[in-house]
Amino acid sequence: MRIFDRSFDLTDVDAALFAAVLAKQDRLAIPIAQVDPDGIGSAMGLAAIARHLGVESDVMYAGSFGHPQTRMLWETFGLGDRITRFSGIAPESSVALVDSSQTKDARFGGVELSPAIIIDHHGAALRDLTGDRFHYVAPCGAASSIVALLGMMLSVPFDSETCTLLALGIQTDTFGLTGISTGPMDRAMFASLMETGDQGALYRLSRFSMSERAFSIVQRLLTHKAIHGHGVLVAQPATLLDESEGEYLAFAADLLSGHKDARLVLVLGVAGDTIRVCARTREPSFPLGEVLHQLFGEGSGAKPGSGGACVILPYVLRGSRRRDDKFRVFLEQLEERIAALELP
Ligand SMILES: [Mn+2]
Repeated sequence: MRIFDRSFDLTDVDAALFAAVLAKQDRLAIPIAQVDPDGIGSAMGLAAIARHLGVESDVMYAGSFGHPQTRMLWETFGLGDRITRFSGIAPESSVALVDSSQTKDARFGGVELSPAIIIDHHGAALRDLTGDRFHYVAPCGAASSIVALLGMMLSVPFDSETCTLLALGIQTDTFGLTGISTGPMDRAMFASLMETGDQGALYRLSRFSMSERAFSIVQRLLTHKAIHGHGVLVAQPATLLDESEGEYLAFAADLLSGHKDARLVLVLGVAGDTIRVCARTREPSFPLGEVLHQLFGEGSGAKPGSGGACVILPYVLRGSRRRDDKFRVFLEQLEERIAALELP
């Protein structure tokens, strides 16, 4: 059954071009900017397609990660053996970006990457398919959906583990297929992947446990909050976080997005040397990408309903109290920028 005949603008010609671009690479470097299930799923899916076509890949992650689900995923599938920490791109490798299209990313040391392949679902649609590159951005629920579709179009026999990883990527990014950006392709790919995927693993990974420390940070975030003009709710933990704790911001953001007086929720904290921002809105047509760009500049990204930003704290010594001060100044300036927003 060709379940992917419906919708989406990827044709068999496009899939063949994608395979041709992949097959001509000596080796593929797949750096993951944001380590989450969709980033991991789409990267491992792409690596499986490349392997099928005779091309080896190095999947790498940037920064650190502390999300309990990601850690559980890491252990369940032994990913530590197969995904290494990003330390630059080997000269013989071509770059493939999945779940991100930022070619210059602070998380990759700010170097300008020139990817042969981009597969993403953040931001405006992009279709730049030539003999040399396959840059494809489509506004669907998950990058894993696009990778799964391409794999199925090319008859790649994904194993159970890859199917589970791709399905989990779709499930988390689409909030269990309920998110506003969820489309027919996400639903079709999820169903198709789970014919081979491991339901037991999906069940366990959807019900991860959280540490006492995580709950105490969430508690602080729920307490230290204020609603500014335009219904912008800002929450911050009032203390510095460890580098791996930045992801707890997302739990609070998800809870606070239900606040009846908030149009936009911004949960932010200093994790390591960066200010991490988690943004949520319940309004399907809220211009989240534009607003995050106005408030936080280049290192921000969004899809409908949710987004985030990473702002580097410059010239601040590690462990010094000055990070607190910098953050306080940043929050004051943020309030001014929020007041100056022009929202529809
Ligand atoms: Mn994603």
